[in-house]
Amino acid sequence: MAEKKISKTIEAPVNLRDLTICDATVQMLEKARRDGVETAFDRAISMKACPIGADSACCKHCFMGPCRLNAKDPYGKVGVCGATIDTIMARNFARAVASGSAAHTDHGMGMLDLFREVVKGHAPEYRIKDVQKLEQVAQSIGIEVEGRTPEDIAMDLYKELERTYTQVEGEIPFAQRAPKKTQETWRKYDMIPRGSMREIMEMMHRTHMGVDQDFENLTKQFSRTALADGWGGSMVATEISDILFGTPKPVAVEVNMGVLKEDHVNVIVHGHEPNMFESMLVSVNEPTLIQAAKDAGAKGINLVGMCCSGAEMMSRHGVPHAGNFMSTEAILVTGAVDAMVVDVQCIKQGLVKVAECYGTPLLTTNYRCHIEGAQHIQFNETKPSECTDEMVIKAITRFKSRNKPIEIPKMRNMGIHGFSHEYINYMLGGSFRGSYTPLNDNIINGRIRGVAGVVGCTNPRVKQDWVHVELVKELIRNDVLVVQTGCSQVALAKAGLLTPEAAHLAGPGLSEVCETVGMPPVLGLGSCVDNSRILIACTEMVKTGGLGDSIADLPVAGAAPEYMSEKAIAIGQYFVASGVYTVFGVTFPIVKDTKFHDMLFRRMEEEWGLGKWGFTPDPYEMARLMIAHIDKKRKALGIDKARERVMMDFADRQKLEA
Ligand code: NFS
Ligand code: SF4
Repeated sequence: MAEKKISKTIEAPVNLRDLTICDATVQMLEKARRDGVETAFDRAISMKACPIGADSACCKHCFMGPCRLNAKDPYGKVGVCGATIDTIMARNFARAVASGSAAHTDHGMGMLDLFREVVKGHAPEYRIKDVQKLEQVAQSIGIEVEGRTPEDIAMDLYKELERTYTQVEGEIPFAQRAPKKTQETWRKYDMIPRGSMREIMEMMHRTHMGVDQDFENLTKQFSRTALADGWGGSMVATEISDILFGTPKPVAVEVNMGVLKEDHVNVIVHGHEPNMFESMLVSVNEPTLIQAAKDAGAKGINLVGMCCSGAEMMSRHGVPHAGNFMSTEAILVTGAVDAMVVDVQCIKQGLVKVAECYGTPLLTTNYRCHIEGAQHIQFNETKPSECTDEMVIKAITRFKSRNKPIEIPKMRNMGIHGFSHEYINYMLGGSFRGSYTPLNDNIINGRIRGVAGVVGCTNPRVKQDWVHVELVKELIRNDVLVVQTGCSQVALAKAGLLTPEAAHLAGPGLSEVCETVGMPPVLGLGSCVDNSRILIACTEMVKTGGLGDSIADLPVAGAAPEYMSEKAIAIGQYFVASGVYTVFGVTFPIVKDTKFHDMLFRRMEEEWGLGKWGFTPDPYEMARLMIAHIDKKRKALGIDKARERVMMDFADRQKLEA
């Protein structure tokens, strides 16, 4: 089928069903094999991970090395400089946190740049869409809003939030939103970020050869760096995006590859920053461009998202979503994609070749991310539609010259997305008394056992979507309410769990709550930067009362069961440093039975009163660990007996019904 074959014979010993549970992706991988097209799934099989690197037992921070230590005998050897296994692992971990935090904070800074230009009137195609959110965010950090114009408030908010990045002394503004006791713990260990630029710079400095060689001291600084992401860059990205583009409200959206339309010009936006995507949404609705598409023989223009900006656009505007990280190459194999538009983060270089095989233009738009072999059309916020219009025209041209058979998997899954923390408030409390009290009450009375955040990537080292889906099913079956973001949310949407009907898969307590409120047992919050919504939701739960004084007291847990990115490590660390037990799957880049491992997996919780890390690739074990932690917190809060009563009531009712 495809003109250019990447490799004539892709070894096909594996059953595709072992690689993914996503039927659409299986169908496309089958076609890719017929077409001789290679994807990351194939490369993950032929590329064996380096075992020393996988354990983080190597260091290349200077040129006396690289030095390789032995994970089997971690204290048997040190680097040329004398660095121990704990130093080496902690430095590697710290750099992953720094890189992941940099990605989110740079994204947040991009949003803040746009916000400033909008306030100054330099970006006339954008405006402040959500004034109520503007006021709420401003108030949350002590900015006066009474009797002031939105422009005035916005300018003050901009100046305050700029400190998140550039401040050299003091505390980043959003840190003050956290529960008081959580803040106190942070202060005790010098963990409140000054400004993200400073923290990331200092982190890079301290992990240079011959600087910080104490894993505990490093742990404090990479916690601070991670907090500069969670309560800094990511939170700025979410809040400013809501102010500019609207705070999400629940919306029914279709997810999966079946959202492509054979008779339409299909444009996929795959990336992370919502600004370009917002402008693309305007362009595809432009009457002259729609006419051009019709003149080319199409019924219209079909815009769909992938990965994280896709998750945001689906939550904010109901734009259909075509799939998560491990489906981005596979979807090009449909032949139906007339343009794939990307910005930054999680964009596999492998897309270039696959796109080439099917004659799909792969268009980069952000100066930070050029890809060799892709076409670059620079996006400019002062005249955004110039870029997005041009890309739509390229897609129309590709539609006209389609010359290969098209195969679009039929799968489409309707679900409800767009549960901002503001909406959770409203949904549970009703419009007149929006509050987290009903959620807390249901946790205290035991109907809801606890809350779990299940987030993060997909990764070809594990069966795509399977760990996410099995874990979430297990959690809700045990009355744990699940909140989701990013690629994980899309995995569950494809499995049909983001619907109110999925309540029947929940345990008796949770399903009762879901049925009363009419909500799904799995709530989709948006993209990975929207994990900051979970931090705020946790804070609201603490402030509402009855569940302790700090985030660390809450019966909550987090997981990234199929993670692959450094951003995920940064997110994991800011949840841990905020007080949440966080379990990762796939692999953990640390040797067990070392001091640094003990720091992350025990001491941060026991000695510092924060959260801690957990690890297992097995979804059922993961659920067990998370539920055990939730139960431990319930016990500490003295609300474990209430749940036993709920379960007894339920058993009685069942007996009566029988
Ligand atoms: Ni998060 Fe989103 Fe997906 Fe992982 Fe990548 S798209 S920011 S990093 S792969 S969830
Ligand atoms: Fe080896 Fe030390 Fe240099 Fe790392 S910093 S490469 S452990 S000599």
